[in-house]
Amino acid sequence: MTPHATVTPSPAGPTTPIVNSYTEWEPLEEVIVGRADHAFIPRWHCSIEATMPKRHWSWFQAHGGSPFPAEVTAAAARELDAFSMMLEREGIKVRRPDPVDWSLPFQTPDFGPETGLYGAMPRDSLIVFGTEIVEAPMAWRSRYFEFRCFRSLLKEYFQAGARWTMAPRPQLSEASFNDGTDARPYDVQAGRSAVTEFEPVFDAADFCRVGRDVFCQLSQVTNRFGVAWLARHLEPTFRVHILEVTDPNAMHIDASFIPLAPGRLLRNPERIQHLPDMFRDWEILTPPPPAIPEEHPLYFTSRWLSLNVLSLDERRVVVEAGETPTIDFLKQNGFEPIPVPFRNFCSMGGAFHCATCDIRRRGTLQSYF
Ligand code: DAV
Repeated sequence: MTPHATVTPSPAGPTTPIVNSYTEWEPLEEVIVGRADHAFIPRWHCSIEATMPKRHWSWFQAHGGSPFPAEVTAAAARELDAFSMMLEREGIKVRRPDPVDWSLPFQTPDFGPETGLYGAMPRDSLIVFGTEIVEAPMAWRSRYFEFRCFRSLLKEYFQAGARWTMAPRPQLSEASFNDGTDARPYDVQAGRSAVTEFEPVFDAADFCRVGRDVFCQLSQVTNRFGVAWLARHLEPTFRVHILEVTDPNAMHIDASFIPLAPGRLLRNPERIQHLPDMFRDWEILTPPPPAIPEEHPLYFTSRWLSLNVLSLDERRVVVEAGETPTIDFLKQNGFEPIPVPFRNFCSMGGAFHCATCDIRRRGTLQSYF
């Protein structure tokens, strides 16, 4: 049997595998869009401290292990539904994870009791490299069983011909975390990450696909061991490069380094000052600052969610509707931004790139350097 002998016909035609994605910008055909329902606030832990804006620490300390405010999740769910309908109008097949009750407590031999988080951000736990879908070994204990909401879809994709891999399951015992006073204040570039090198850990959203070349950052949830595991898993087809990103609380590269088309990169000016020499022929676009009001609650992230866009192809880009400066900037540079309201969802820790996982984009393996 050839690897794709069981591929079911798709709108792309019988020759495009069901799971097929090499870049962040090729024409999008099928995508997973997360769910906000039943979201739970993670319990306070050094891995939470290391990534959260300081002004929200007390909120997590007070509310960890209880449900997300219902008004936030209900408004976020409406925005996700409207975003999904917009994608469907553009001819893109939208899939949703199973509804899961994230309040169910769990215990492992290494930690617990713990509760879940949400199924809102498929980008964090899943990543497609070509025709293979990889489940990431995430560092937050609350996310240990997040894969459960995606398993119906992953089994279906496998039955339709996809390759499917789960990275080595981490233990997330005490040895996995730097919790001492000498680890603080957490700062990835200063070598003070919340995660140790005890075992491989990474979030899928710390990686970004540009054909044969895959770019990533070390972060508060991704260690060198995790990058090494994925790099060896992907070689020789893909080459993994670690970027220099100035972000002490780094968690996910998709508001810092955003390739939009062959040879065109959007960079976060506060975080990306140096790029590898291989980018010398690329056009580096420096966007204006985010517009979201300072007082808007962003419990998990910075305001740079303005750059957390989803490309439908190398011109059309979904951008948060209130980010007028970014929208104008993209228009001036020949893109066709599609404004979609998403601020309530943003409070949960991401925008359009985080809320999705592209399953199929038209295209084949290429080098862009
Ligand atoms: O503040 O840059 C972006 C992505 C979170 N999932 C930030 C976080």
